[in-house]
Amino acid sequence: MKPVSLIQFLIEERRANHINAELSLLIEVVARACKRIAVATNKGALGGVLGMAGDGDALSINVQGEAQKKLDVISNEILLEANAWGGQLAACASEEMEDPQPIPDMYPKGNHLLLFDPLDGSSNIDVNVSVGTIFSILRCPDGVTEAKTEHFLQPGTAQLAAGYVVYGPATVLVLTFGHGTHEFTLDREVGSFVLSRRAIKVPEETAEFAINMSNQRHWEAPMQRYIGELLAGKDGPRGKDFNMRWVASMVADVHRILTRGGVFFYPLDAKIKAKGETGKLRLMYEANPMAFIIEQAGGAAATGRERILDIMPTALHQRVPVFLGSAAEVEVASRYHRQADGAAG
Ligand code: P6P
Repeated sequence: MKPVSLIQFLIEERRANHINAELSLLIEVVARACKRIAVATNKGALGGVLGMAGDGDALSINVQGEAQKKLDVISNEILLEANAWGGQLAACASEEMEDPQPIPDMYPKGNHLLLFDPLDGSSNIDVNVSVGTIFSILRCPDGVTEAKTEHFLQPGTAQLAAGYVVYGPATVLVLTFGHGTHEFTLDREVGSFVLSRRAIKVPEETAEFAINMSNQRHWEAPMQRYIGELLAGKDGPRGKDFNMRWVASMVADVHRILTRGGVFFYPLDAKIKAKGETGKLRLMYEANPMAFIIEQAGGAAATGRERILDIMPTALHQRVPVFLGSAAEVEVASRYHRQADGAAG
C-alpha cells in the first residue's frame, strides 16, 4: 500500500474537518523542527552537543533549577526559531524558560499557543538512551494580542493537539488532535514522517508497570500497597506476575505503553513534598499532552485523585503526580488512593 506522509495525513484530516489549515501548518512546522533536533541528537559525541550547557564551571541552570544539557538549549532554540515566523502562534512556553516568549513583532501573530519540553529525559543523552520532545497546542483566547502566562493556564481538555517525538533507534512522531492517536516514523532517506500506525489502542489490561522503584520508601501508603501487590505476583492478590521497566525518559516509557501496553507512575512522595512540590512531572508540557495522547488511545491518565486533563492550572511550571496507561490499572491505583483518603477522613 502507498505510504501516507504526515502532510497527506493532515490534508485528509482537514478534508474530514478534524483540523483546520492553521493548526495543520503549525503541526508540520513543529514536526520539521523535531527533525532538526533529531539530527543534532543523533550526532552524539561527534556533534560537540553532549555534556552540560554553560561555560567553564558556570553551569547553565533553567527555571526548574536543573543544570541544562547543551542539547536542552539547542533543542529549545530550534523550536523557538522554527515557530517565530510561521504566523500560526501568539507565543511559546517551554520547560527551559521562566516566562512565555512572544512572537517577535516583525512577524505576524496567529491564534495558537505552543508549549513544549524541548528535550525530555535529557539526563539520558550522555548515555545514548532515547530522549524526546513533548508538545501541546492551545488556542490563544480571543482578543489577546500579547499572550501572557495567564493565557496559557487552560485545562488539558482545552488542548487542540498534542504530540511527542521519540529520538530512538527510529525517530517517531506520535500525534493527536482529538480524533485518535497516530504514529509516524521518519523516513531518513526521504526526510519525511510516514504514517506507521493509525488509531493506536492501549490494551485495557497489562502485566507491565513503570516506576522509579528507588523512591519506594517515600511513597504514600496506597502507592506502597498497589506496587506491593504487583510485586507479590501470581501468589499475591493480583494472581499474576508483573514485569517492570523504567527508562527515565517519559517519552520512551509512554511510547512503550502505546506500543505494547503498560502503566506508568510518577506518584507524589515524601521527598517531593519535603521540597514543597506537588509532583515531579510538569502539568502543562508533560502530563497534559501525554494524557491527551493516552486517552485518545483508549487509556487513562490521572493523578491518583483526579483526571489530569480536568486540572485547572494555576502556574505555568506546576507539577503533578502522573498515573497513565492501561485504564484498568490506573483505576485500581486511583481506587486505593480514594480509599486511603476516605479512611483519613
Ligand atoms: P527520575 C526526565 O527528567 C523526567 O522528567 C521524565 O522524562 C522521566 O519520566 C522522569 O523525569 C524520570 O525521573 O526521578 O527517575 O530521574
